[in-house]
Amino acid sequence: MDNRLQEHRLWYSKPAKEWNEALPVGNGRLGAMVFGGVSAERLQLNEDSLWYGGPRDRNNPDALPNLTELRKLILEGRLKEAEELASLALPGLPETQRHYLPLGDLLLMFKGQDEPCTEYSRELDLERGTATVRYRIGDILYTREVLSSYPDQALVIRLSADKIGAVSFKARFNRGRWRYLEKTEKWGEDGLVMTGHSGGEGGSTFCAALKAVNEGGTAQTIGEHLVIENADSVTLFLAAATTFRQTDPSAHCRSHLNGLLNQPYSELLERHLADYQSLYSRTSLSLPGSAELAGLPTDERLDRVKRGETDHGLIALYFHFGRYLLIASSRPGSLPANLQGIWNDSFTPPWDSKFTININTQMNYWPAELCNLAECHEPLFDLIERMREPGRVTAQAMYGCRGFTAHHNTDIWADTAPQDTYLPASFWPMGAAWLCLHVWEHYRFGRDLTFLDRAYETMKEAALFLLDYLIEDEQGELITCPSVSPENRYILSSGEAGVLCAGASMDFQIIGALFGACIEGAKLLGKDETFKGELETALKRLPQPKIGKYGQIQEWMEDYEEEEPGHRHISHLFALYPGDAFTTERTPNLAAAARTTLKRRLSSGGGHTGWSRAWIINFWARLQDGMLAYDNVMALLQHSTMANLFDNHPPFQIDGNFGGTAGIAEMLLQSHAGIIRLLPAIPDAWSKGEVNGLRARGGFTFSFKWAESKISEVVVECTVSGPCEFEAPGFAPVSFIAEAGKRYTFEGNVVINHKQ
Ligand code: FUC
Repeated sequence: MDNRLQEHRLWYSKPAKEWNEALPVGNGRLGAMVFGGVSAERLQLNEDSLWYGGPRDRNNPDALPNLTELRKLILEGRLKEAEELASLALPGLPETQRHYLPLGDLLLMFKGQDEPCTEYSRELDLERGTATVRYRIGDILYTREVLSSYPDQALVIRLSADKIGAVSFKARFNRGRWRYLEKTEKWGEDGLVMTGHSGGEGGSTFCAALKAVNEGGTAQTIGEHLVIENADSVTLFLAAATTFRQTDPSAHCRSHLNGLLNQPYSELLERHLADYQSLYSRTSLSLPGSAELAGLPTDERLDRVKRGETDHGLIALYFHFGRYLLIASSRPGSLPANLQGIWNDSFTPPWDSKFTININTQMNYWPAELCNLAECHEPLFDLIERMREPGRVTAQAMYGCRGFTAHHNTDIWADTAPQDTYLPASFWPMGAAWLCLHVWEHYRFGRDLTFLDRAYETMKEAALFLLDYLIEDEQGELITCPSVSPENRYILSSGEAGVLCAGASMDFQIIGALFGACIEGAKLLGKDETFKGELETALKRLPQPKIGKYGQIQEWMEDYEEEEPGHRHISHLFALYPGDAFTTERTPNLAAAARTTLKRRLSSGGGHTGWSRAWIINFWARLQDGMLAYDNVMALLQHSTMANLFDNHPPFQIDGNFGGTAGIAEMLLQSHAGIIRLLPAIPDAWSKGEVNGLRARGGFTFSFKWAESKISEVVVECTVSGPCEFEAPGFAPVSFIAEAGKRYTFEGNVVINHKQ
């Protein structure tokens, strides 16, 4: 087995027994989980805009009239009274936002394939973006290939066999006990159309349409079934849409598929590959691997790692899988990747399978820039834009502030009012501010001033809210109130435990980063002198990070005890990652305190959810501790990864995949502190390797190889002209003026060639 292939392929020797073993395909919008059964295939389907219910104004009109009293209670330490008032006056009406729904299943039942099979394999080829199932029954080899095409906006399933006339099956849609919401109709002799309603006031109408093109044999529709008999091969085309984007989803799906049916499968595949590979093949990673391990099925490799064995090739595969998942769940025009990307089989999914914006949605996008998938970041920017209008209403209605705000969740309708009455999380108005740092990061990586010009207005509006929201405390500092440090509780000296607070450390770190970004943005764009001045003045009045009695970064303004010292959220290290205010060089004391904080969290049981573990990898990488970063990559695989390599919160939650991928990249390249560093946190175990196509802030893309932890050659591609400085083990520091469009190759600090 080709070693390289094993870093780009998940494969299994048996069908998936349950959803968490099935393999995901997607084009950002249209997704399927492929089970790979022999006598019956289940493709569990999703369309990203199928959500329960419509948009609503949920802002609580009693929030603003009670805000002054609430602040007073918090500042006087009357926590129970404050919590009582907050839980009455602040929650959204109703309490919860909308939730994401499955589209249904496409079931394929094969005729004459009940006998035991041989040579079974089920694989997800990350280099091709296709899932393939193969097996032999008797002397016939059957092949099933599934892809979700972005250019053709369709799910395509190709069924074939190596003997003529051997493909016979019946197909139908299924939505389990939610079938009362939909109906399936015949579409000629070779197609089915399922239409229905999401449920809930103002919800969406949806459609899934299926059409078969068979070579040889016959196709007919009987009842709700499509029946294929004795075909040589069949291509199934599936389109889906909702009224979120299309006025008439059924007419849209039918005409869309009619336009595709006369295209040979080979052409569809070619277009899919050209599109998919243009993103996927930009970046690759090789770590020391073993050919023997590389040949094992993925679940067996994972089991070995769970037993404590090493498998660096599996780590490279996990990294590549994270990039695959982002391409498959977030493409221009789609919604952003939600808590489950786009893959959800539940009508009442965990945390509604929506967008949790006090860490999870942001984590989904940590690999986007660094791992060279900047386009996949765009759906998040679209959602942020859509949040501005509802966010303005929330800012005014709840807090009497200008600008726009959001709390710890949002949904398909860009809802910004609080979610739940869950005191450790719900009443935290920092969601929009944190999200806006993503547009700033996009600028820092690509340095596209046209983009910044637009993005600046969004960042400014989030900053405007905070300027108004901040209040002066007795020391004359500007603080947030009410707020929480997601989602931890503190203990007062009286022994009383609380959550609502004045001034969580994370708030000041986010505000510092956002105000800093706006100031820098205004300078780059040469505008907004007065506003910039206001931000500069406010910045000086924000509380500074403090080191507490354990040598830790204080999570709150006071050095409170934490109720749960091993809490999964490590919000007060925001400035270490994804922020960059704490660095080992510029703020060594804070970096040392961050180290102590992490050790404390970990020794008290921290990192127990997948995403928390993934965040910890990024923290250790930023602290340049390759060994501890590596230990936590291993822990992510050992404790929080399922057979199909999906992250396990538990249950499945995709953020850990993306955070883990970002963390592995952050071990290889960092560019947050002015200078670019190659191999800043490399563990001894990765003594040699190669990485291609990681991006650094400033408009640079790096490729390099290393052996015995020293880099031999570095290639830098530049998209923007400007100074470039990097440090790499085995190199003297390199500093040069890069020209846009050029590619530079370095050996030591000598440029050995540069070409257009
Ligand atoms: C946050 C986390 C939970 C979970 C949820 C979706 O509230 O604290 O662990 O990830 O989001």
